Amino acid sequence: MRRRLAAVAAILFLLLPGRSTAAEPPRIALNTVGYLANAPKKASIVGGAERFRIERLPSREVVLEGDCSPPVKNPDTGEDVSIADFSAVSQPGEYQLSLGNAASPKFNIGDDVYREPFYLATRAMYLWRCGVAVSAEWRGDHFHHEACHLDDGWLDVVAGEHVRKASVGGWHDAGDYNKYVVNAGAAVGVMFRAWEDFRPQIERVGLDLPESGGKLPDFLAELKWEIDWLLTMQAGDGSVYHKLSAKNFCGFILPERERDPRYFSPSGTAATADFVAMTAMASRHFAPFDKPYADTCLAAAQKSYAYLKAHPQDVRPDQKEFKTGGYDSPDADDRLWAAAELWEATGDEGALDDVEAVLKRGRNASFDADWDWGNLKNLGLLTYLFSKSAGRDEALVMKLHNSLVSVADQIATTAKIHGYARPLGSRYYWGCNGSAARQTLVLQAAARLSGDNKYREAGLDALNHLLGRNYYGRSFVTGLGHQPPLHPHDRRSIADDVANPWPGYLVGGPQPNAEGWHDDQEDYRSNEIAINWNAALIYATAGYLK
Ligand code: 9MR
Ligand code: 9MR
Ligand code: ZN
Repeated sequence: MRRRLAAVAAILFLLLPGRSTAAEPPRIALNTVGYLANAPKKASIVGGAERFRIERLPSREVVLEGDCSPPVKNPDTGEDVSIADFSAVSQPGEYQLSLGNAASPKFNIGDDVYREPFYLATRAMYLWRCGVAVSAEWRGDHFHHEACHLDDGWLDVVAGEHVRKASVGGWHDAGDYNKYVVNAGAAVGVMFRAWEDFRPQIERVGLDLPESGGKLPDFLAELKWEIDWLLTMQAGDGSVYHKLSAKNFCGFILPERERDPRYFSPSGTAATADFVAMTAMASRHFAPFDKPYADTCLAAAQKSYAYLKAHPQDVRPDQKEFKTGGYDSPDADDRLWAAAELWEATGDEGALDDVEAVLKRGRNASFDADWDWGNLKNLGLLTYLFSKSAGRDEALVMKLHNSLVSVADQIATTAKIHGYARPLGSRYYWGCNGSAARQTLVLQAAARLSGDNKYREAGLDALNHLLGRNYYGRSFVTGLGHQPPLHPHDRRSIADDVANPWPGYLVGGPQPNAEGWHDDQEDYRSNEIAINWNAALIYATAGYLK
């Protein structure tokens, strides 16, 4: 009896008129920060509606109407996705896209839409500073913490006695407060690359740092904060301690409340090689502004390079005393990067031989489409390929040139066939948002070599995706764009008494699949923040500054 009633009710419901109006409105996913005036502009639409219109705000004047493309099944979300192409709109201003009974978040069109994201992402590095009080105002909130970790650090684990070696400063790594050299490599290397590729544009953006107005450009002043700390991570023999860390992750407290002693871990060759690369880069980039500092950096690089030459085996640090981040990976890519930077900084022929010997082996002379802290080979390849120094092997240069363009083509194609133009395609793993932003290094390099603008446009796909043209229709950067993350796995954001999270941070992103992002402070696998991911966002946004 019951069952029959239910069946009748179900049939009646199906026959009821107007059921479709109760259906969910179409979902519109687009870059909720904005589009460059001359760039392609697309939104991904899920759930129907054929015609779309673009309204200019606040007047609501319709400036464009068009048809969405026929829907295509997006493999990683299983959705039928149509595209609304409104590239024709190029007048600077604020807009909204509407279709059926749905309207998108507001977004901007203009030549300067990446200035604020770049500013905020770079300021976020300053806000990560350890060993000093930091503060910032953003959209009516005041963020602050006191000077922290002033006892860094203790040599007990490596020396067997309770001895301190000063190592205050640097950036906290992520949502945790520890400091890891290998991940510093991924962050610093990518930021120096931004400086190398986009210096004039970057210099036009003031970062409001304590050092602003001093002898260094703001961007380099921020990098110096980290390099100063890195210099303290070098051991007497030239090896470099892998990390400076508490034994366990602390609770959700402000950094100044963490009083557990922090220890140097044993050295490793990946950290040592990354140190060489970073300090060699520093010597080059600081030389025009502060020659003595540049010399200090270069001497440190040379000392650690000598250590590496004397220790050709891959030394993985013993971290069994620690429960904190591992950042353990083979050192071949780091050694290649170290040799390339040392050569670029000094012209040293031995280092050039070291680079080329590696490049001639196997398939080493090829770029990677998808890379993170565990594989920094692309950084070395870019330095070698774009070097102005004499003496390179022309056959290798040609090989790298071809590889770069073909990998960039592959990335651009991957974005093109993805429903949300995600240049990483369907790969979802811990930190993949950072990797998507990092793909712009290869794309920008291909654009410089080939002069073909399609690579810069593919780079914009990465930013469009991270700022809202994604499965969630949300920005992945705190404090920016539509419905940004509110609960990142970030101890400061959790522990302070401000409701909003600290601004300018890219969260790690969905994993292990497209639906795997949770804006939940406990979910460090998809919602943490980290210096290597932010550095990639800095590079990505720097590339489109005016
Ligand atoms: O907060 C830690 C985060 O920074 C790391 O990425 C993550 C994985 O190593 O670990 C987090 O710490 C958690 C720990 O691993 C297990 N206990 C709870 C900690 C806080 O969520
Ligand atoms: O980014 C790292 C990711 O590639 C690893 O899979 C993960 C687990 O080892 O660790 C991530 O790095 C975390 C580090 O270990 C501790 N600080 C927070 C980092 C970001 O989650
Ligand atoms: Zn600190």
